Amino acid sequence: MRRSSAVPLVLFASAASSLAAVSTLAAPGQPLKTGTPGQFEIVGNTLVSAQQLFLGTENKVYIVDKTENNPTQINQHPAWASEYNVDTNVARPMDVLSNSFCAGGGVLGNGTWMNVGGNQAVTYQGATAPSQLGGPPYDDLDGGLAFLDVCANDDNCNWVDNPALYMSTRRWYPTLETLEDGSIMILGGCLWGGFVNAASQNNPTLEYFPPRNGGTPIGLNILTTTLPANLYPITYLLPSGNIIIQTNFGTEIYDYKNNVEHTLANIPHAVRTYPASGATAMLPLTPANNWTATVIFCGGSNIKPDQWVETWHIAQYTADKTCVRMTPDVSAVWEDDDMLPEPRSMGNFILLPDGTLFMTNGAMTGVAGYGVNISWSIHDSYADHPITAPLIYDPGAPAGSRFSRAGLANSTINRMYHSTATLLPDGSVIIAGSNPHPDYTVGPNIEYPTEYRAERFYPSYYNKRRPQPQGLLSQLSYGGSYFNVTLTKDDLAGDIGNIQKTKVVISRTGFSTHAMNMGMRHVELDVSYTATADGATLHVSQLPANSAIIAPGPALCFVVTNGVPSVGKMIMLGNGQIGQQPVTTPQKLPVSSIPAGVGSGSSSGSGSGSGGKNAAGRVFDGKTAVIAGAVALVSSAAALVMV
Ligand SMILES: *[C@@H]1O[C@H](CO)[C@@H](O)[C@H](O)[C@H]1NC(C)=O
Ligand SMILES: *[C@@H]1O[C@H](CO)[C@@H](O)[C@H](O)[C@H]1NC(C)=O
Ligand SMILES: *[C@@H]1O[C@H](CO)[C@@H](O)[C@H](O)[C@H]1NC(C)=O
Ligand SMILES: *[C@@H]1O[C@H](CO)[C@@H](O)[C@H](O)[C@H]1NC(C)=O
Ligand SMILES: *[C@@H]1O[C@H](CO)[C@@H](O)[C@H](O)[C@H]1NC(C)=O
Ligand SMILES: [Cu+2]
Repeated sequence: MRRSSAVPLVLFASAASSLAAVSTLAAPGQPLKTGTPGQFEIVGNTLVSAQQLFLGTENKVYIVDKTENNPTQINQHPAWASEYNVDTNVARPMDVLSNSFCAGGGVLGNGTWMNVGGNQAVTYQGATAPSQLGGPPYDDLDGGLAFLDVCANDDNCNWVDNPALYMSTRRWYPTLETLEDGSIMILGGCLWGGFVNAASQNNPTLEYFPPRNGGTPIGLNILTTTLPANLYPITYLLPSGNIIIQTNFGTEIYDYKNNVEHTLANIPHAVRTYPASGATAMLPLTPANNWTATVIFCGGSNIKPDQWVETWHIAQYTADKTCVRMTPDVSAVWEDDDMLPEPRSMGNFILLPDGTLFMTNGAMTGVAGYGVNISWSIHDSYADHPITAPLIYDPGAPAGSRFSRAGLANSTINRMYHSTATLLPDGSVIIAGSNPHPDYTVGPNIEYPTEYRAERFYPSYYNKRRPQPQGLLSQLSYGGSYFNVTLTKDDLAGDIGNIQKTKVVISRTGFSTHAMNMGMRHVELDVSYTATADGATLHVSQLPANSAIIAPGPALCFVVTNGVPSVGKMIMLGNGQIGQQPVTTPQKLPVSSIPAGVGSGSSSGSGSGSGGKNAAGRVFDGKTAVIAGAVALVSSAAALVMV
């Protein structure tokens, strides 16, 4: 790839109501649209290529593209960003001046979104511009920092670049990880761009936003030992407060508070980072697994460090089909998981509110990236044989049966390099992008053109009547008093017994780019219930008393009954400010109760979480323990049930 340089760019967007007092939310209603479960639908036009994408408000998705020749204009130059309204399917171009080519992103604890990193100003076909201070043809700028307050109340907000907040070093392909205090760690990247990283332009450091140390970058050894495929290192803040970093074949636990790196065994079978680009996610954190984190990596490509050269036909090289997972805070060893049905690079996992993971996008051969005038590329693309068939991964299913395609139709759109996806509040997924080109490229002879069509995918629950819970809160604390949410018999699908299969799920949808959603996380709150013959009250704990389980900032809140989610509400986690979060002891939940003869039974729900329950207590990864708190005698069909 003949990319030029990388200069930091940060774009901001504040979401949700940060400092507002906690309020009780109106009950969510039903989805505004219909869709066919298991199918994709083409819904609109993103105006720019969706290289980066995130859900900023309940109905607005923000898209940021690299500098390129999109036909849509704004302020006398092509648009490189848009705001896509998922209710109306109308996109509004937004102005971005600096070149946000292959940025990372995330959301701060006060609700402000960041888009970090980028490229030098370019002219057509991604060639470096003669001036980095603006000028023809695009009048774009060398990267910088920009801010946006997302349009919570109107449609007039804009990105704002702020050179005063530039990072101290150049980062092309950085990763962002939101921390326990709502600040953000920015890791890695390279200085000038290219297909992969190289010692000559590596940036083996991290820094924080807001800056710590006066902004001086901190060295990170793993980024010196994992060249060249160590761009966009895959990171997850763990409940222990450490960070797992996986990049190229290397893996470590990083104790960032003490700046100590603990090297782990290499990841088996394949490279999962860009350009191999495996799918990755943290599995749901639930009361049943004691909010213990397991991370999963699927697909990618088994390419050795000396093979990342453009002198062989990478586009026809078969991708990897293995999945591996690790539960780093408990046992930092790799375990093989079920294999993908076919090899896949650039698959993108999306956590659904029912606790399953949806996988979309990608290709069976080749890798991410593109090259100009590379003899073997497919009209620039370094991947071929796109996969349009989605998958559902159920982490709670027995090994050997976790992947399923039952009831799922294929998409009609090939989506490979520079594709994105995010969960929406109605439980559908929006999918956009694919642009394996240095510039906007369409035409009858182009195999994999620049793609502007946005699609929605409708999971199996989509058309079921959604619960309409009363009493959800606009803001949750770490620990503290529980609150009550009421559900009618209709909300419980006509069976009061479904209260025993009702969950409250907090879902951070994350910042989607390059087959990963940075910050994506699914946390189930602890609950108990008081049921009557007519309805039920769900007693809902606040967030677990540990902000490393899910960092402060905006997230969606769903009530999920027997696998059917309510429409999600955008709420604030924590106090809405960047800084150490107040943590208090969780109030004990009332003992669950359900009248004798009410409801159809007491079996635990399926399709979510990674643990199960039995009459002796909660089962965590094979270990059995009783958690202090709600333990109930349930006098329905089964005699004794722990809740
Ligand atoms: C969030 O914090 C950042 C860093 O201090 C600041 O630039 C931004 O304006 C804040 N956003 C809000 C909504 O207060
Ligand atoms: C759950 O995790 C917490 C924090 O790691 C730990 O203190 C507690 O003992 C665990 N509980 C069980 C039942 O394993
Ligand atoms: C690619 O090849 C064409 C035709 O040979 C040439 O005109 C063009 O300058 C080349 N582009 C690059 C970026 O090398
Ligand atoms: C859907 O995709 C799968 C996997 O790529 C393929 O085997 C199947 O033939 C496709 N189905 C249709 C109807 O195109
Ligand atoms: C929640 O419901 C329980 C029992 O149904 C009741 O005792 C308690 O006062 C309620 N709490 C709040 C905060 O309303
Ligand atoms: Cu890229």
